[in-house]
Amino acid sequence: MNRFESAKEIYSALGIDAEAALAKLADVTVSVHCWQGDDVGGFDGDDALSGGIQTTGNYPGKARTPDELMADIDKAFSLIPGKKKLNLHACYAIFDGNRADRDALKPEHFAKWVEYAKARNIGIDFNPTFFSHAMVKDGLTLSSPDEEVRKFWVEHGKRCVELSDYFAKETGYPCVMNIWIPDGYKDIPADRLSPRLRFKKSLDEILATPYDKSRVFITLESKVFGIGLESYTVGSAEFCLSYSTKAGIVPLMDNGHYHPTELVSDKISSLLAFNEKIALHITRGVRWDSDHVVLFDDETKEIAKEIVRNDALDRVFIATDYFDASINRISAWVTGVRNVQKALLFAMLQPDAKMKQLQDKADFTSLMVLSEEAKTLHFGDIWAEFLNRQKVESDYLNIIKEYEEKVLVNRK
Ligand code: RNT
Ligand code: ZN
Repeated sequence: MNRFESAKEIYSALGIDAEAALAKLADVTVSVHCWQGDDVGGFDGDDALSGGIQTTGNYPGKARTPDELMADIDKAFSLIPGKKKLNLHACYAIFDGNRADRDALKPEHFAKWVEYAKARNIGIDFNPTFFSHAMVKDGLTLSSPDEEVRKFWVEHGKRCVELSDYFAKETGYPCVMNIWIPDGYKDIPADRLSPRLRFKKSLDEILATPYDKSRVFITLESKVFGIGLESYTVGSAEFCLSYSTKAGIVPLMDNGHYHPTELVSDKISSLLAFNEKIALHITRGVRWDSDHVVLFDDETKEIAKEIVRNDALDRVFIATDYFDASINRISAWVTGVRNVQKALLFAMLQPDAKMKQLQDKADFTSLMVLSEEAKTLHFGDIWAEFLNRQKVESDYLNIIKEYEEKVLVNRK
């Protein structure tokens, strides 16, 4: 008996169907963020990264052009099992001499990405880029008191809704468009309400753009603070959740965007109780919203469990969002996305029904023992079988090192 067959039997003795788990995982789509490949740089200008987010490290090999980024994404995707989507930001527009500002972006500026996605039969998710641009005034965009600034960013949002519709139509896959603004203040504001009311008005204006709601899902991402925006963010958790519910759009939680002792795994069920769809940015904060590579750690597993045991795989848009420039960027992609998938598989191999019963019977002793037991079953062999069936190498490090030597180190 091979290792998988024997692991399958061990799970089966606990009433867990490993074959069913493998089939289920093969059907889950993870939206992979393009911005790991070039440190959130983009191609539409030379503005430094702003918005209170930061990529640290200077590992060689950052993608400098669309062709390099596409080649790197191909490399990463060849080492990531399962279904993937490409998550793009508006700043990744490809101009080819046909420059346009953010308020005038058109499908032609993304035609190369559409061609790329179509050739690989994958969908595209999208994000307006409300940062790294001269029209960010005093740290504000959609909430700016300067009407010219606010309007510029509203127009950007509208263009992005149109682009999302174009991506969905062209690729045949739904497009998730996520709105996140960095707006906020370093120090204690004198007026917390007015910026939020302006943000609300701006969102209403953006959402008035016609789009096909059956194929474009607009999400709104909240945040508690950013670098240089420590005291106040306009798009706080309460604001974004209330707005999403009222406007009928999809709330998005990024697990780096809460106080360090708050856990997104505990929030998912509350959102599922009130929303048909929810969205996640899976990342890893270390002391702050540092966007470290996702690991196979407790919180990632707990997030995955909340999706799986609540039977919500078709209700949660799962995306990754991190950017590490201190290690090989392709390895960062592969390790992080594989860990999201690993956590989902792990969640699919839990004795959920039994554990729920124990909870309802208030038998917390048995519950603790069983859930500890489930942690050390032969999970690695089931994961190895998934890689095997998906025909991706389990040992990706050597392949990535080879690519680094042949391709990445030549990028000076
Ligand atoms: C920032 C948000 C946002 C960005 C990307 C680049 O804190 O998490 O999602 O990371 O849009
Ligand atoms: Zn995010």
